[in-house]
Amino acid sequence: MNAPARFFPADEPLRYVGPLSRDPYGFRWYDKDQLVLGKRMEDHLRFAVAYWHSFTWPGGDPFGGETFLRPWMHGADEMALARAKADVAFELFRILDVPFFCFHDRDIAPEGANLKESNANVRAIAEIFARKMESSKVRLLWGTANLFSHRRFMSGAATNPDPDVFAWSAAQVKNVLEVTHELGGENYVLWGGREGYETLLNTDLPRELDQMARFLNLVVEHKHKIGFKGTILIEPKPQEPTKHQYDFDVGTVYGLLCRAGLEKEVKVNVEANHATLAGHSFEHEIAMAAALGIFGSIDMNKGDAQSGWDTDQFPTNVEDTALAMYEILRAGGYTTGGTNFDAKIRRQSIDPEDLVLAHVGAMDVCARALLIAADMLEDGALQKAVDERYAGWNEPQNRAMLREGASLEAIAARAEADDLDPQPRSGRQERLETLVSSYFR
Ligand code: XUL
Ligand code: CO
Repeated sequence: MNAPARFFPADEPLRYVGPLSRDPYGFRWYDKDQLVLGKRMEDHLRFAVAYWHSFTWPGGDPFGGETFLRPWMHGADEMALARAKADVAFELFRILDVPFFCFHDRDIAPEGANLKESNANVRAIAEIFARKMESSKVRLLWGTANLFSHRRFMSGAATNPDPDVFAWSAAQVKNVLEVTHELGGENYVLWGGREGYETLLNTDLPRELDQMARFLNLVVEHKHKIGFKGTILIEPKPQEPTKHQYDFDVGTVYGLLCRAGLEKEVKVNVEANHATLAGHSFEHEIAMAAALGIFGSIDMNKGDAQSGWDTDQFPTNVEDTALAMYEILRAGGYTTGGTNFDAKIRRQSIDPEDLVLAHVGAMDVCARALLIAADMLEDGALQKAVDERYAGWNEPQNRAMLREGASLEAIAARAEADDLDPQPRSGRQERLETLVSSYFR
């Protein structure tokens, strides 16, 4: 089938219209050339559109099927449909004027009759991407392999009890990693998908952890072999789809990386809704990743305060997002990473325009949050409060306690000799929260 000449009700790239405008087809806060802390907004935020939610997901939920009825989802020739989908995807990238996109192999091309044909299908569509990217500004933030949808992955990919699934997964990742490299991708993502288990009664846990560590090493070895300079990212997520996910949160992933000897090789892609499902805030996960030296990129979205699953909604909360942006700025910003909208419109939002406006709104939320975060950083009052709280550690005798050579004995002797009598001081949380709200705009 042929895609309609134009799917979306806009053609030209959307522009900045300013905060007072009510024009839905324009950005109120995202002014890509505006300098923020000396860097263009576009280069700070590095927005990406996710292929899966926007072009592959049909709008189903556990009780009902497809609502979107996209023309590229219906027809006999699956490769022709995949090509039509690519046309629509690049139409949206152009309208939104985003610098990046992201995809899974299965989002862009159908499975073939066997593994070889499936990989070839991905390559064929990637070649179309390469041609389209020549005449478009959009670049690839990351590619990834879908190692979770097909029933062969029901018991995991790298951690599957069946070694043939391990080998199949290796073949799929090799293909997408190479395609990502050829398309100039800046990162490659491994989301654990079904790397976890449902019950210990049928699970050899240490064996699965070893399989996972070996798989990660194989991927990193291949990255170096093909000369891929991008970053390998793991995306933590708790409890979904398997009850016990090995990649639960940033701290857990760091432990896995240390076990695999990869903590200097692999970073994390932190997703907002995954953080909250793990019982953390988004900013906690970003700050933890930065503290451990593994912050890479983010999947931007939000969950639902009442639902205990991954609702993947477009972000609407400027204040929450500002706290996340503040941690990203404090970490020095992205290097190869970016802000990928791993977000989907609600299943009743069936109009093409809903897809455009969801992204516009979310980009504005992030831009506004970035401005607030930049003010927080530039003003320095928050950092000053933290510095004051730890000021005691600047004293020579206190610094010495953390140095090699210090002993529990010597510290104990000094504590007694000085007759230490520590007096608690206020953590000033509400004062700092009020300070933060003074930056909101
Ligand atoms: C699943 C999820 C994935 C990853 C890529 O919750 O977030 O889409 O981002 O596989
Ligand atoms: Co994600």
